[in-house]
Amino acid sequence: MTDSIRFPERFLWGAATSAYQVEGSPLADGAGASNWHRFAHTPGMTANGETGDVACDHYRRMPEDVALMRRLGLTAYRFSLAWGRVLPEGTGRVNAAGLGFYDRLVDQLLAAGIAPNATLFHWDLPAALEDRGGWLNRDIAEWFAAYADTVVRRLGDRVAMWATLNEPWVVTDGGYLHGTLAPGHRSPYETPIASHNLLRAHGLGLRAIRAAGGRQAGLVVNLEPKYAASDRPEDQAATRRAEAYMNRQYLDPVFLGGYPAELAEIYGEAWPEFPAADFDVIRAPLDFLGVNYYTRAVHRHEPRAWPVGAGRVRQPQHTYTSMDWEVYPQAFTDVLLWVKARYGDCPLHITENGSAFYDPPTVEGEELADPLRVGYLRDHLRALHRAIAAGADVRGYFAWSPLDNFEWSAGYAKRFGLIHVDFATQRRTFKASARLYAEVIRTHGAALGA
Ligand code: IFM
Repeated sequence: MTDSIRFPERFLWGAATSAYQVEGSPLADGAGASNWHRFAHTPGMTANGETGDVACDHYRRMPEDVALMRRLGLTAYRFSLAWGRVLPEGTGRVNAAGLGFYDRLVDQLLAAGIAPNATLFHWDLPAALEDRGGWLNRDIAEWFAAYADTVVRRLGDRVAMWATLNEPWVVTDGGYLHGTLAPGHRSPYETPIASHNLLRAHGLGLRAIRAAGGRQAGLVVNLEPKYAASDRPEDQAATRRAEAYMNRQYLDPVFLGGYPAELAEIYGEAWPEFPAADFDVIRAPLDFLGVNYYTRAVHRHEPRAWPVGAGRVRQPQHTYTSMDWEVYPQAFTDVLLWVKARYGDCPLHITENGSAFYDPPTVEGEELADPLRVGYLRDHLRALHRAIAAGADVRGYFAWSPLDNFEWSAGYAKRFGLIHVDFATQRRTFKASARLYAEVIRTHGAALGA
């Protein structure tokens, strides 16, 4: 007989959101507009022209939302700060009311027995900084460090964990190469410069967090493990390029001090020379690495697939979420063991994991049945436990997301929440996946079965 699943005693059970996706009221109380506010208000940039103007109205409903998290039994909550609420111009003047919101959130969480885990940049850059070149301006690393210093001095006595950036790869791939996310550029010349400045900002941000007395400091990346469709050398090479571009582009500089060789091949003449001294800033030990995992990819050589020449091979035998992401829990186990094998023993947190599926209309007073999300959650928590049992040092899991929210360019139709949000009325309804998660938390994993 196999033992039942049991997660480590001090394992953190969390859930994650980001500011622009849940808060709403983006200009309230003196906040400066973000590049996402601008992008979402540009016709044609988001599904149905949807914006984060209201989202989950969390800015005004925060105490009730924290009460819902408590009902779930969360022991940690990962949120991000809107840089422009704190510093409306991105640098200089501090907006006391904006910082005050996060101060109250942190206190509310602590009163509910939930450890605050804050991310400083989850994609919403002050528009004033975008106007000064955004991530293309080398000065942004110093701007970011000054912002980190302001926030950590105020909240650092109570926040358990700090992440500098969320998913820098998505910022550059969507924002600078394909133009699908803010700021909507499409330039292979800009993309590596933006990536490099994000990494420099991370490095200086890490120093600033520590200098201001922050406790744990780390970085959050999204990893999508890559599998070759065949043994053919060209499929293998395409898969290696895809892996370098998405999974090693940020981790190699942070842990190993340099970019993967494949990047120069991918970018060709657009690949710049970077000052060697920059890597002294970028390569700094992390207190934790945050891993966001959703799906994997199977690749084959496809010369026209820009920029890496690797096409995705659909797996018709598997379920796909409404993001069109394959459900493949084994890759979750694999990728955590890959991180350990390649980069060594850095404590890990799963800072995001979850699934968007169509949900039927809610009925007042009734739990919403979401069997596909229940299956995804159960199977991924089992896969996570297998990774831990095989030696991955994972200290916490943050479900994406406690609430349905604004899924960037895809708008409100992609529902990742454990709790359903009716965006017309702001009514919150628990889904069956929320009940499963609460049971898993209460039993330290035993509710997942053997
Ligand atoms: O909603 C996003 C989040 O902002 C970053 N990670 C992936 C999530 C789902 O797409």
